[in-house]
Amino acid sequence: MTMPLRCLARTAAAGLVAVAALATAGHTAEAEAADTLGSAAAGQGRYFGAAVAANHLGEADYAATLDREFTSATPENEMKWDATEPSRGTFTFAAADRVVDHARSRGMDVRGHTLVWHSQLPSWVGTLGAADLRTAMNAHINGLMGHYKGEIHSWDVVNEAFQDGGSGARRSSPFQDRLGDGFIEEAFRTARAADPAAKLCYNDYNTDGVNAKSNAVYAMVKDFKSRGVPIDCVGFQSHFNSASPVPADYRQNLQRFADLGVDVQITELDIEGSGSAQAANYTKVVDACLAVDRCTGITVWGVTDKYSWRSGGTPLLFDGDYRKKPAYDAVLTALGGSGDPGGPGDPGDPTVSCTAAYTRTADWSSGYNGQVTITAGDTPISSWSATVTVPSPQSVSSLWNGTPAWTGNVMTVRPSWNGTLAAGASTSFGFTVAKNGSGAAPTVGGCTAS
Ligand code: 9MR
Repeated sequence: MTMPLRCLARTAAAGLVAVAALATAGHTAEAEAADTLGSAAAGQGRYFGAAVAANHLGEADYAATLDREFTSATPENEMKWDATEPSRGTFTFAAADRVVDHARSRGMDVRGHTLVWHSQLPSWVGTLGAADLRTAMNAHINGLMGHYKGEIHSWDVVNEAFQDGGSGARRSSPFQDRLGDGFIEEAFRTARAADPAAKLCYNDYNTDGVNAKSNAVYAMVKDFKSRGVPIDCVGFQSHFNSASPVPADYRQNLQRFADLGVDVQITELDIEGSGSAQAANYTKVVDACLAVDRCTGITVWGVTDKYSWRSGGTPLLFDGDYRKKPAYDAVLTALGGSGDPGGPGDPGDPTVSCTAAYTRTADWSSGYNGQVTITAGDTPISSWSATVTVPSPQSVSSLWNGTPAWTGNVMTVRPSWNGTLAAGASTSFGFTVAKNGSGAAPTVGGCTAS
């Protein structure tokens, strides 16, 4: 829905707060048992959040997992500039409202993500001259923060304004290129006036350890604090994989920022991998946050592997069927919680597992056939799933002995008739791919079994 700015006051705030209070009481009761991420984190004085996509809230398992486990929600894309002000002065809040209303009616806090970012920026912003751009940036901040005034615990005011690599320089963007370094300060000052109760954060990636980029952010925050520029927190995205592992000096880096007098938050955590190695990395992150008094909360970047932006790397705490992974158990334990040993995916359950092995069984000029063999581990399984990432511009024209579900170019395949496998037994599914000019191999992701 598209509405002119002047119509946008959210008049239902009082009602939302009343419902939120009731739902918060539910979280308090859970805190005694500390058998969810949110309740265990609350026992440590922290929130535990997830990035949430409005279009998945209608999926019962997605909403149930979110509502049971998490105490904070970050709209994954719905508050970005292209979603909220696609044309100048016309604000569209319907999708973001769905996330905010869902979260707040269940007692969750909401992180606002994000006000000023070079990406997911509608093209009209890049056409403006300096004076006009400054006006537009401030109007965008005021429009968005005004709409959600009093409902957001922390805002990512500026996102990813520093370049990767060794220079510590600012990243080129319409804001940087036309307004210079001062755009960040101006955005924070405008944000403070727009919603004085919200914590104002600078958020970035590859700043998780001590390095040239984090040094540059550190220098900016130090400067802001010394000059009274309003900044309350720094967000560390923490997207990790084997090429970008959890840094050994993660805690030390969080601590040096906290020592500047700001909160630190882990804002977009995901760690590619599986099993005990992934679990051990999650433990490192939670331990680092708990060791820093001003690390006020952790947000994982999604609820389930199947909807992750890196779904092929299975980087989250719940698998595609919403089962708790070893990483979940590790986080819960690190937070001081204790799982229900009888629950699915908890320690003590027999370890169900499977492997997925890919082969190309036929190849011709315009296409090929792929086959994935699923083999059960040491325990019988009743179901499995595996991901196949199909390189662009290829497309899958048919699939047999499996049921596909698509997210972008990632195909998650589950059994059609062949879910049940004895220990060590195998089944396979096959598919035909139209090359569309590329013969590259697909990537077959981890197998999950139940
Ligand atoms: O998870 C988001 C994905 O759905 C979007 O396609 C993508 C577009 O840029 O943004 C992802 O979220 C990003 C976040 O907003 C900022 N930090 C990096 C995140 C992962 O790309």
